[in-house]
Amino acid sequence: MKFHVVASDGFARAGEMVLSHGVVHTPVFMPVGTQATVKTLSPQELLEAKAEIILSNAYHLYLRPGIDLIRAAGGIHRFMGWEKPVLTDSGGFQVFSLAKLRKITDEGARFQSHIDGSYHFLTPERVMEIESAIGADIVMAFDQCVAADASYAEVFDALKRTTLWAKRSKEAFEKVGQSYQTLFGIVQGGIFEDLRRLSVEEIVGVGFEGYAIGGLSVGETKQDMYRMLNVLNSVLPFDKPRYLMGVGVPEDILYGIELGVDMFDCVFPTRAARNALVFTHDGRLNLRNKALEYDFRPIDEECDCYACKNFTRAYIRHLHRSGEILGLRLASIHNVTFLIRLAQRAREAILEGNFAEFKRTFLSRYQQGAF
Ligand code: PRF
Ligand code: ZN
Repeated sequence: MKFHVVASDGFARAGEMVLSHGVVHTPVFMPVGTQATVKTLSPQELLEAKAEIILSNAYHLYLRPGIDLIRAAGGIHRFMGWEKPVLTDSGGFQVFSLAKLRKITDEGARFQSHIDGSYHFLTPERVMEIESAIGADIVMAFDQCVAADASYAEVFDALKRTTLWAKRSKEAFEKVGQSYQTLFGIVQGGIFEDLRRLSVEEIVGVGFEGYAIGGLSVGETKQDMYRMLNVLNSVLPFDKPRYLMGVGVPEDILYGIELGVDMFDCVFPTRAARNALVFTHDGRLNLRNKALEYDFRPIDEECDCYACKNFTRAYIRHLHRSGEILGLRLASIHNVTFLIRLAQRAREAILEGNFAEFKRTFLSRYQQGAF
């Protein structure tokens, strides 16, 4: 992998990441395809939305359909018919958020599948084998994510274990990773400044091609999250990509970019879309609103997505009220396009040295909210 910062504006960066399946322009929003599909969208629709990279989950694919099948299919790109870059998350977050009866030791994480209750044991070594078989361009190290209300001692323990697992992930990746893959490390440390600094020191000490910020957007206040991003911005290496895991929504993406983040992913836009909630330049809009019954405008006048170019709010409202699948698909296309464009426009603003103004203008309208 090659990454370089093309331009910066304040702390915000415009970068270019060359991966084996294509070039990714940063800042970038990565749609989430947990089960090797971005829910309701075909790869063709992702291309039309100008997605340059998508995320999938080792935890889910390992449990179902299993890695033997994905390996036999020739890796995730062929399996799902998506030729551009893919990143796989390691399961460090899913074990924490989904698995039942988990028991975490330095050796690894023992847990029961959320699907059928079967028992599993994941170690950094096993996760690297899984991610190698899946064959994503970017592979995440195995980490331990803890809840927002975890004590200092709990966060410290998880941080230390994450460092241990980062070393073992790297060693295992050097043996089993495919030559075209690249490994990112994950920083933990909760909402404690000193622990964030310590985690960066340790994870950067192990040495990775990129660094993810884990353990944020797990229920802490926005103020705490931004405070951590400020600290991290000052200590993460400038010349490596930075990925804020599980974020997000337009306002957090813009704050993240302002504080030096290059990559984002989140299930929110697709999940919200299936609940008829869409982003617009004037804030969030619920497509089931009675007020939209005779509203023959597109979801967003300025959006160039397939849904906005061809359909009205009144029609998409009707689809959602009638339980029609097309309603879920159009809302998903719109939300994914909206966030991809937001990151792209932020990039253009950075290149023009205009990011602060772009962010201010976007947020003043978005947060004013016409709805
Ligand atoms: N670790 C991993 N994946 C993640 C997170 C994490 O801390 C988060 C936290 N927001 C989202 N996804 N491995
Ligand atoms: Zn749209």
